[in-house]
Amino acid sequence: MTENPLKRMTDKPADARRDDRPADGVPRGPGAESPPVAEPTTPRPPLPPRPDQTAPETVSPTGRPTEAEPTARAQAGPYLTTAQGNRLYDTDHSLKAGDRGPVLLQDHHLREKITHFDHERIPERVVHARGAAAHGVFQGYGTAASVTRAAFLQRDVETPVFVRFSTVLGSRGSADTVRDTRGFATKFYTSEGTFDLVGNNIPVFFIQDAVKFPDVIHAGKPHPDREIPQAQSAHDTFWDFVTLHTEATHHTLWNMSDRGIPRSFRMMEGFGVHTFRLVTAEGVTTLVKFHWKPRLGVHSLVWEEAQLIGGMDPDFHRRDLADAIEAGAYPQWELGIQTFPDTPEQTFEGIDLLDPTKIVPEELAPVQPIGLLTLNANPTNFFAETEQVAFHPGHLVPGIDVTDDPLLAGRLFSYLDTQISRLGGPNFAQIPVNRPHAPVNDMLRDGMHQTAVHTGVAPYRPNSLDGGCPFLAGADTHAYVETPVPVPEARKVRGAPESFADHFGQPRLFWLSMSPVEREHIVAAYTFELGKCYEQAVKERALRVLANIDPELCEQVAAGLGLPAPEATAPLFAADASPALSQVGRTWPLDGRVIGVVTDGTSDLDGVRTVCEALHTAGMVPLVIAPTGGKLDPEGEPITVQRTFATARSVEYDAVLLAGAPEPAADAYGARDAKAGEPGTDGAVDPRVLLMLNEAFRHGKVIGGWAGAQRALQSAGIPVDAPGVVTADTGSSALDRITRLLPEHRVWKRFRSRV
Ligand code: HDE
Repeated sequence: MTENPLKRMTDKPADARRDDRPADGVPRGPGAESPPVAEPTTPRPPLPPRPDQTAPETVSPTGRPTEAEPTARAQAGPYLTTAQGNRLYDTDHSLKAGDRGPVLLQDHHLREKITHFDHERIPERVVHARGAAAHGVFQGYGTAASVTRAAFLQRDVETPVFVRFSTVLGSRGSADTVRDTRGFATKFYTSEGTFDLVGNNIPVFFIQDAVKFPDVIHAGKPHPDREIPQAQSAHDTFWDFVTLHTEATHHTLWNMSDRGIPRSFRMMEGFGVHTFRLVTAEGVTTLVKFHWKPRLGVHSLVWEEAQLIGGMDPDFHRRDLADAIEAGAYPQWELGIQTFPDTPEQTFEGIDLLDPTKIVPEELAPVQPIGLLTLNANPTNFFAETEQVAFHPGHLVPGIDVTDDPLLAGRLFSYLDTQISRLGGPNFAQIPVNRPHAPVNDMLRDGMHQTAVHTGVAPYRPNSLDGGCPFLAGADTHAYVETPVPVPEARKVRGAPESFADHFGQPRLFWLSMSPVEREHIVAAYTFELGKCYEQAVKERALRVLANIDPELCEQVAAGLGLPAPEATAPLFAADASPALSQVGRTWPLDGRVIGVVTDGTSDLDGVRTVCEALHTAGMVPLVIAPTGGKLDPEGEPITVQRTFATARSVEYDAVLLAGAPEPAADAYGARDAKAGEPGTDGAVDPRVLLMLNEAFRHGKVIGGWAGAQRALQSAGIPVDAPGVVTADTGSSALDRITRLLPEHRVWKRFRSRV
């Protein structure tokens, strides 16, 4: 496993996690020579219920101890056992008739072990199959108290949460950095029952009606004949659908923007997408849209980086999240709401709030912070938690209600339905990660994988045989009471309101809100994706769609495809810009930024030590790169090499710092003899260092160096006075100068179009 570079941000020793294991990693039982080891791992259940909260089985006592943890079910005691608890003396050999004889059918251990293995996999999610998750806590600010009675949103209330991030199209084993929408699903284990906010990192959706969901997903998934391409929208069926079905234009434009390739889950916004209805104890309602705002700002990769990482480290986002949490650099988001009066029209400034292809610009309705999410613990077991977690937009709590958005209505059906086949039956709420932390006392009975042992004889209402239990609650005792909103008088139709018909106004708003460099990226993304299509008719139709967003966008993509740019078929919308939509132009904290410190045999190691220490102090992460692995200065104060010229690639870090030399060295970063590690004969700079510098330069990363680093920069053809390139006499001053450039995330001026 790759070392966690963020790890050194804490004082925790590298192997502290496993220090309860014997050195050889073999757990031994009582009587063995080594001291006994209680557990080979240290499983942790999802955040424990509060003392006044109980899991389903504990409210259905069996007469046996009821507070069993999952560990007690699967990993108790020092000895290896069968699933029935029989201790085993050998698990390496099948039972045979003699050493060379046939295996016997009576070997129940062999059959149990293989049978269980045969059934280890469950169906992956039909969408959002690839994901990573973390536990955390949500703290209400109390600022939403005037618009909702929801207990978890009241001031200083702390609620355990589990958050799963995902891509949409790819299979479970696909790469993290593909161009796609990201899921951002949060399970709040509140005192009033579970609330799930199942959102995305893009605030609009491809379709306005759930009945189209199978269409858009069938179009986006790999072609059914060859099952290619994996986790990509760059293919004919996707573009065929989204150009015929123009309500997808807005979401597609966001996907083609930098939002489609986030730098990190920690640096993504999240959106509830639909409009929800908040309700006070007095029954006063307010329409809202939910937003998650990352403390580290919204950042993206550039497309070439995303593609390289897909091969170099397909687990890039998953690793980044787990490493940050393990190192104590807990990611945080503020939950915010945009609020709108709950009028019969359900519109705001002319925007239909029931149309999930529309945003309300933040300039018209500012996002008001209502709480803070902190992710502070990695899952203990990927399958048990991340894979088995089951979200559902219908998991609501008193004070939060749905609206009649037709997309949301379909989702309210789909999520429960899909869990039944994915998790093998209707009892998935009993899986530890899905258990509410509020007491559960339902009348649901039996079914596949039932683990509660219910008592009583009357799981029906009304009853007298169980003393009339359980009782019904009222609004004053935290019952979930649907808001009695009036339903408009209407006739049954298969149709949509006229206000859903505009498919180009908001895409134009988005395009006009982008900085030049962001527009350049959008043009490149459309050109790449459409360039991967085979069907000429699809490309031409896509250009006709772009012409209705903006002529410049259309012309530039057409030029890249070598096709004529068509005229718009409708007048262009007179949209204003919404500056809040652009990612460029603001500055953000540097926590967790990764700085590649490139060294070689000639380097000023005191300077390297100083720089690494200063980076740690500033909450950043140095990654020491050298020609070969091991330690630098093993006789003195050794510096661990974390990447070699063979394993490092600039896509892993946010800036590059070339260590200088104490004396001017003619062969600094010179190519070495692979075996001896000695300087090569021609004195040329190592091509792997040149590749690193060229890529970092192309991707708009800050590049710095000290005392003698200029030689490598010159060899790479990088002007020392280019934007975002800094050199200095000492490591400290070089670091100081790059640190001042990093809050903007990238050197935007270096891109062709400039900011
Ligand atoms: Fe989902 N979606 N979705 N979706 N969705 C699922 O539920 C569905 C939509 C979202 O980490 C599935 O448990 C329909 C919008 C996330 O486990 C499934 C429609 C938004 C996740 C499903 C939508 C989302 C899912 C697949 C159109 C953003 C991953 C597995 C009406 C607001 C949750 C599962 C996780 C997962 C159905 C549209 C977000 C099949 C029918 C809009 C983040 O039930």
